Amino acid sequence: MTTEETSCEAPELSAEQLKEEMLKAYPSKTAKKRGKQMVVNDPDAIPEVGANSRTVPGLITQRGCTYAGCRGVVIGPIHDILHITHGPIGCGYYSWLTRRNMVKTVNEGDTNYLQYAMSTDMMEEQIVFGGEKKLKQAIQEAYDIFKPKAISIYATCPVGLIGDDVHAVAKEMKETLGINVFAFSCEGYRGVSQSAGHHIANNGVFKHIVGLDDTPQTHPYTINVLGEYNIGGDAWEIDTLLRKCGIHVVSTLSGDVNYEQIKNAHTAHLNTIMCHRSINYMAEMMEKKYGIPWIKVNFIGADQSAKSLRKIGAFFESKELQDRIEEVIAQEMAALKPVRDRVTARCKGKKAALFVGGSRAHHYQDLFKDIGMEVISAGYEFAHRDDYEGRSVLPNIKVDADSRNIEELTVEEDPQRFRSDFVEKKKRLESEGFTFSDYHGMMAEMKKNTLVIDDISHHEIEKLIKLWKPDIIGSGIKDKFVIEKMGIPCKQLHSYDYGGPYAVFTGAANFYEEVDRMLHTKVWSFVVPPWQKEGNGTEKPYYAPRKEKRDKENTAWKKTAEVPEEV
Ligand code: CFM
Repeated sequence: MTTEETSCEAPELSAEQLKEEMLKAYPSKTAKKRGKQMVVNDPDAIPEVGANSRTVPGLITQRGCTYAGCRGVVIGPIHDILHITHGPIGCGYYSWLTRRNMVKTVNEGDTNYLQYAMSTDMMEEQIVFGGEKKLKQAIQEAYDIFKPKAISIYATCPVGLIGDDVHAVAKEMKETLGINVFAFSCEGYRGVSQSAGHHIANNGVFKHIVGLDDTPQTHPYTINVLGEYNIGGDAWEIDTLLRKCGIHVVSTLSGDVNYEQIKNAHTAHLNTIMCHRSINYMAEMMEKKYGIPWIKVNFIGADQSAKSLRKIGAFFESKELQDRIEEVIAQEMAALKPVRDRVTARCKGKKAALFVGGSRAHHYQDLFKDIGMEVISAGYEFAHRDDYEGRSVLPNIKVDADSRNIEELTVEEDPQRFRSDFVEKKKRLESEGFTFSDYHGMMAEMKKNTLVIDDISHHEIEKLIKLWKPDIIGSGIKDKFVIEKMGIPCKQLHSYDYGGPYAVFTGAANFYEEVDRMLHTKVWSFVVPPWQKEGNGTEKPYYAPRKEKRDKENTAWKKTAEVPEEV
């Protein structure tokens, strides 16, 4: 063991032993199921992970519902569509702006409805006699007040249970009002997590918005950034960087984006995917219908951002663009270097664990790697096997009853708008070794004998903290305070609390500094986790050296300040 705050013991238990410890508390059936969702990683022979299955009732999960994935995550951030939740008021209230998908309106006449939480406020009367009438009234009322370009309707659990036909209402109101009105059957229970809602939202955006405006692009290098939601301003940083390089973003789905941009998204040269889990459907459908190829990028982490820019540059095959990209990378890396070096010197060798959503548990590993930190355990809340093991496993994924619940759109080539020239180019580049339509997943990048845990429960997080002692955990909102009460800093990676942006080079600097501050603040040494309060005294305190140092300092302070002992 090294000294005081920088101490970091090697895990005493192997990944396999830790897994066994976690499973011990469960009844045998639960242990069997959870066991499949915890695997010891080997990047050279990636094991199969049980993913996208139902959470065992009784386990405390971090997951959200299908409605959250549709209304909250994918389509909700489009700021000039009026979003109406059809359901009891709670669903609307609790989905109101907690995710920090930020928006700036710049032009005269731009609208931003994100500050509003619109709901039909269903009551017993509608549950008993049906809610379609009230939904129609709500749409009319919202239209009269706001005159929006488009209105979207989201069905919540009770709506599905009583059988209101939200699509028929949307169709009728579309005709009556003469604006685009469309609905989503995204009842909370429709899938095993919010992941189902992503798919439903992708289908709806593709069906009802993409392709409505054919204005061609005049810029030579145009892309869409898919699966980037501008949390804490990330999309703005990405956009600024791309602009510096000379690349034009047609639309970002769906961070700080408006309805018009999405209507025109199908005119871009290339789709780039940030969050594969939430948006891969859109990229696939756009390729089928319009011939637009897609590549996976990652703008989280300095090294990954550079790699992503170079890949986009290579796609456009322009020496001028590639030179400019190299110049920008050199500038950004030089500006970042002092912070990166300083933080690396202080954080190198520290251990992190990441349990977030469906993409960040992978992407943020790169930020930790940038500063010499090691990720010992990671997992998604709701991602699928391809996000862990890579898209090569797609043909082997069993389609279960829960997945069959979600509509797969039949998409065909658009006779007028399909770009066969794009397809030719893709083929040629592929023959030269360029890879498209690929995502190799989280596990290929994680070290051997790290522990991958899907849909981690609170019990398992507690075991992980107690037995493997990570120095920091990156996680979501639900578990943040549970983790911090155990004396471990938790970087909240869903809405970033009040932090961010963390994307690209500029964001990386913010992240490094914050991690440094979080790891080195003394506040954690004041927290005593439950097992140290209740233990029989034989357990070795995890941060004993920190505690000793703190006690010494406290005594010194008390002496100078002459505070009576009992205070
Ligand atoms: Fe994609 Fe997201 Fe995420 Fe996600 Fe999410 Fe999110 Fe997330 Mo919270 S779309 S999967 S459903 S990157 S809201 S912006 S942070 S759980 S890892």
